[in-house]
Amino acid sequence: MKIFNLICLFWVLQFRCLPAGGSEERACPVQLRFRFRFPLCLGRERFNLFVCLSVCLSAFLSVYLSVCLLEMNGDESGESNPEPEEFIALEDFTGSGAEQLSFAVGDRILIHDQSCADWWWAEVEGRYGYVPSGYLHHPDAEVEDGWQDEEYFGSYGTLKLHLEMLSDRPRTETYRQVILSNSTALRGKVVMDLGCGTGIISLFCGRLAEPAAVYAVEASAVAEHTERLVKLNGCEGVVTLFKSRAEELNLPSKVDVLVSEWMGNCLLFEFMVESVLCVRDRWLKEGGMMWPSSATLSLVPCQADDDYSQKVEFWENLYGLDYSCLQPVAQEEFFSKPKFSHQLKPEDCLSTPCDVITLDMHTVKVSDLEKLRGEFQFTVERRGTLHGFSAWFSTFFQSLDEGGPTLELNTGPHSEPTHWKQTLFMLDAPIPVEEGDCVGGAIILHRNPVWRRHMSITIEWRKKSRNEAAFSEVKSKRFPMWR
Ligand code: GJV
Repeated sequence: MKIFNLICLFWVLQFRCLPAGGSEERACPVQLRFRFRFPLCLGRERFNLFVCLSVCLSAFLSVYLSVCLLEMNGDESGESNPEPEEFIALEDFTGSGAEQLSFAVGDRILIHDQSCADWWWAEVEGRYGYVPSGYLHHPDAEVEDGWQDEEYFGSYGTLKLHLEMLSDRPRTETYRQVILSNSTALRGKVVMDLGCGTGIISLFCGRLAEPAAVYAVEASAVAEHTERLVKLNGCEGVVTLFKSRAEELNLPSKVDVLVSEWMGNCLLFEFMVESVLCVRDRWLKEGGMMWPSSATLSLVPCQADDDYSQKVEFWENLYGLDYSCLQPVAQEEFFSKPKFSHQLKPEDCLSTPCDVITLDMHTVKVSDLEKLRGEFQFTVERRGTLHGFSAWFSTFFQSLDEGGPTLELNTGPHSEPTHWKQTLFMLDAPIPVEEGDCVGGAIILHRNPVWRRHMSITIEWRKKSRNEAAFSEVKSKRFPMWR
């Protein structure tokens, strides 16, 4: 490249040594050469014009080619592309070989070159290498439909899901009990029921207590019915319906109590909790009460004989034929995602459950939800097969009266079943366990950086037999839920 520039420069300089208005005799050799080749019929002005144009053209060519070469050099080193673009990692990636970069879900990755469709030249925290483009997402796309609100509020706009929630007696009855047992303290208070649906909690407030006002907030089309239900149940004087997204609310006043039923599978799925926290920070009075006041995620190592035999062992032998090569395929197809609505039998719990994550609803921040990690250490209580882990949540409702009872909604296998049931995470291979064995590890909830209502759950585990001194090596499995 430098040689090329020198040649260009030399060419330009040779032209510049033409005398402005001097005689032909004082012209430099280049001019003479051109003079020699030029037909004599060309006058001096035309010749000068030609020389000027040549000078301009050669200068332009020199600059243009230098820039091109600079860019090519930049691409090779990955360092001098002036405007790299930032992408977000959708999943963990472990690079193989020195030229591939490893990264974790949520990492911000600078892309320097996208000229190849599948592999991009990238920078992560000062390291350079190739990354698979399919694992990355441009942050601008996030704004468009990362919350999938149309689909989400659409699904709550008809009665189907409300039927399911209202049929869930332990759920609905817990909220009724919370209002009832706090009815005296609720007198004169302003309550907000966030995501009120058909308005059941607001109606409990209006009928069982004497609050100053209840602000019932609902963004889906079910709100049309809620309005009629409020009137039908004689609560129009106290319950005011706000047909709005919680984030766009405009209320007459702040509230003393913020009540909501926001919990999803594994507590956080759907991430309605983010709306609740935003509203808390904007509309809850200093020292106001959150219902639920706290929430925990629980985990237990478990046996899942039926799931394993019906989905994997099934392929062993069919009608006298060997189908066993499909077992790993089945394992991948049926167990790479968690199973919602799993009904864990208490006898399938291999240990006493453990609370792995706790959220204090008065203090937790939205940013805390991006990544939550909980550790566990289980002692196996009976001989069996460890097929996986089951998770569920509990919520707690503090009393408005100091020293009053805290009420609990527990969705675990030892309580009355709710519509959430439990969530099952199947390992890739069953592990035989004995009483006294130890299963230790961690669970990590990783919120999807793009699809904001989704998360992935990674479970890391290792086992130590009763008579062994050391743990096995750590194994890990990541379960997308759902994206
Ligand atoms: N603003 C208003 N209503 C909402 C919002 C929001 N940001 N988010 C959810 N809802 N336990 N996972 C409403 C939704 O339309 C539905 O009627 C109800 O809250 C969900 C309640 C149960 N979901 C849950």
